[in-house]
Amino acid sequence: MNGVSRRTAVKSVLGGGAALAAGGLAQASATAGAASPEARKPSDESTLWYDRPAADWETEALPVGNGALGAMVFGTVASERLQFNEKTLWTGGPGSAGYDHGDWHEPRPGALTGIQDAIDADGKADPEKVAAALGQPKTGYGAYQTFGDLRIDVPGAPGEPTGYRRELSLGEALSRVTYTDGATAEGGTTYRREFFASHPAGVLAGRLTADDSGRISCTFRLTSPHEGTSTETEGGRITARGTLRDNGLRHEAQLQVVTEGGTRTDGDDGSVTVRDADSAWFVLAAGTDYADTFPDYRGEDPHPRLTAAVTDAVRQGYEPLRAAHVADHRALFDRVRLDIGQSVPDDVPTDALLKRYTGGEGPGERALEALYFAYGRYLLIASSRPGSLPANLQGVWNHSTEPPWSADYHTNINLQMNYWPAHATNLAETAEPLHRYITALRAPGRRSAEKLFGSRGWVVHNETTPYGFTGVHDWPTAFWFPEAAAWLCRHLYEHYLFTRDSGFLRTTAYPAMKEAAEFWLDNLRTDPRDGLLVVTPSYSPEHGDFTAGTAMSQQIVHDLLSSTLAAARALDTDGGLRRELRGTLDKLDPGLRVGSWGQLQEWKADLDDPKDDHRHVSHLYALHPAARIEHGSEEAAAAKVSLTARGDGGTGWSKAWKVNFWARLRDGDHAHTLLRQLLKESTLPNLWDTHPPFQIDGNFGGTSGIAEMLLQSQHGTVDLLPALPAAWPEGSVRGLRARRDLIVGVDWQDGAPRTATLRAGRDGTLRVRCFPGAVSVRDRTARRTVRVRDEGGGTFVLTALAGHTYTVSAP
Ligand code: FUC
Repeated sequence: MNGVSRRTAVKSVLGGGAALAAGGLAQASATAGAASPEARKPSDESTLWYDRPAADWETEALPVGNGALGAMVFGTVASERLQFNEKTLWTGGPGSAGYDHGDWHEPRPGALTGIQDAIDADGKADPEKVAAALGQPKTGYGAYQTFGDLRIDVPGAPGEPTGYRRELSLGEALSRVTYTDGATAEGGTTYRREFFASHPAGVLAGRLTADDSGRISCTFRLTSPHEGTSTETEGGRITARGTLRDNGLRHEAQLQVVTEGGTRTDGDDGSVTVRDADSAWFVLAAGTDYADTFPDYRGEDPHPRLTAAVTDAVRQGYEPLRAAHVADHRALFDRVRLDIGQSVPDDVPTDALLKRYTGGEGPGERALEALYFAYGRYLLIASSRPGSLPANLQGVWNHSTEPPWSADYHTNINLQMNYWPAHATNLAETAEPLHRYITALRAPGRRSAEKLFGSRGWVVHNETTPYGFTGVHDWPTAFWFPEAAAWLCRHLYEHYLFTRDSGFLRTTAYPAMKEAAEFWLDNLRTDPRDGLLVVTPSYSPEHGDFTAGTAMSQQIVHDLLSSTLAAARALDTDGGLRRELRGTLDKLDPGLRVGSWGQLQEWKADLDDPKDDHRHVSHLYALHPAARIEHGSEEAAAAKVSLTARGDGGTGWSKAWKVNFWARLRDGDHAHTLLRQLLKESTLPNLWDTHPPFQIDGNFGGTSGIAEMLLQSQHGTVDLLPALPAAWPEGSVRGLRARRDLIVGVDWQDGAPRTATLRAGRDGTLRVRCFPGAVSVRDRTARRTVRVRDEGGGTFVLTALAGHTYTVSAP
């Protein structure tokens, strides 16, 4: 029936979507038998593997992704399921009833000053009262949507396969499934499946093979939970298209099935059936007509682009497509290698490794920690590549039409945390979608600044979407956070600090920073208590009352104004603005106060309760991610008191943040304690972070925390092994990145560094804190010993040349 076009309406499966959300897919036919030794042996230390199919999306299925596209692989023998996503498939926004960007519909004269006056008079304002005055119900906010499922039904698949193994190779970015049809691994036919998401080709792809010829028979289907999706099949290609009822967004998925041997038949139900083939492979592309352009957020119909992507990928052939994918992934993933003495125990699947870890000390602990670090880098590569939106609360993976928190972009910690590992673990390219997204927020953010504040600049509040929701809603404890734009700008400036790319500073970072700074120049208010400039109303995320000048607000604004000043200086521009920034910084409340019990105050008044263990530790922003609190300072000691009081609990991301805090306080053992807590209490069998539920920020925050334990550079010094825990006495790391465009490796023994390598991307002076005592430094590129200036305390200064690698050895 090849070549015959079939058109069928896919039945609405909104109800089915709910069943999927509950993880309700029956996996009964996929019960696996005992694994053969061959199948159970891990291929390498950066592989997640399991001896059963995934029974649940959230906790067991395994993620692949190319930034724009993501899929969760179940490995079910009789009916393979790849739940897939494309990042732009969002309800809400323009076209959705009542969408308003969160901006006030009518001016509210006096509303803002009324709250400010009330705070000046009473010292505080109740969140309910502030939300009533300044908030409004969310309309047309929308949610990230599952695209649908690719199902591959395998008639006659063994109910009890032998030697079942399901894995995710982080090094190759390939998910594999292997099983044998027979009583013994030796006796039957071995079947293999593999799946990947190619960034260069812009497609998901996979192949089913068997050891014996003519053994591949299966039926491919695409299912969609989106009402009105229609499916057409022709020449082994299934095209499923529709428009979202909510906002009219056009969406389309195309699946091409290719066989070697056997037959391929287009079904009249939107399926493609393969019979008696030697192998079958497929290519799947999906997209929408979303564009990140205010105010319409619509671009071209995705059809021609998807048709070309699928056709081009098929034309390449499976092996070249796969090889190009692996090479593309390796070019990023292989930059970093961490060795903390991990030895992967044979025969222990990843879920069992996690269970052992949770149960207490035992072999494999280092293996799990190293795997978690590698996985964080893998997940960032898989969920954030140029050309798409940034990683959301769930990266790119979502199986629901109503995901938790809409799987949106929360900007009071979560989106920012996603990108903490990007530069430190040498994946600067993965930050491009964030930079682009921040840039796209400026147009709606400018309008929100004008409508809500009557001011210059741009804002975004507590959470946002791909449709530029930069205004407010009315959830009292999480709606008002105009500081978010400034916090996002820190990511632009950090990109410059790591890469020293002055073109990026000039064209992307500085314009956004300057405009965010202008917002605050217009909106700071003099505090009648002491005449200092404060943010008001000001809210320490999700905690307490509204006040004026909370620590986090002041620290964020200080960070923005001072980095904008530094950027303007570096670009030698905007003399007038620089004067204004300097003048404002002189009068700005610092947001760093040590309170009555030695704590760093969360609020300007000394309100902190030593028994409070709230998960947000926002007042330590100046310690991390900002770099205002230096080790050994009075503020660092106060931050430690606050952090100790908050305890080692929290949600996934909260523990992950605490790993970073303790690393910045140079307490490697406490950082490691938090890493243990994160793995023990907030990590699912597929090693996803759980808030609960699944929320990917903890994976990224934990990965960043490990990098911070090994290398820091936020205070102008390259600090090697600043927070090495006793649990990692021997080890090495290669390829981490420090600010000033430096690639760093270090080996250590007995908890002390032995050798380090520094590869300079730029000419310049480097200050390095490494080994106590004299060091010998060799320019490996020029093959000569170089003289360094010893500053004492294990710190030396080196004049580095771009492109040269320096080896530093202990005395
Ligand atoms: C912030 C956090 C919550 C959750 C949500 C998505 O509001 O306070 O714990 O992570 O984002």
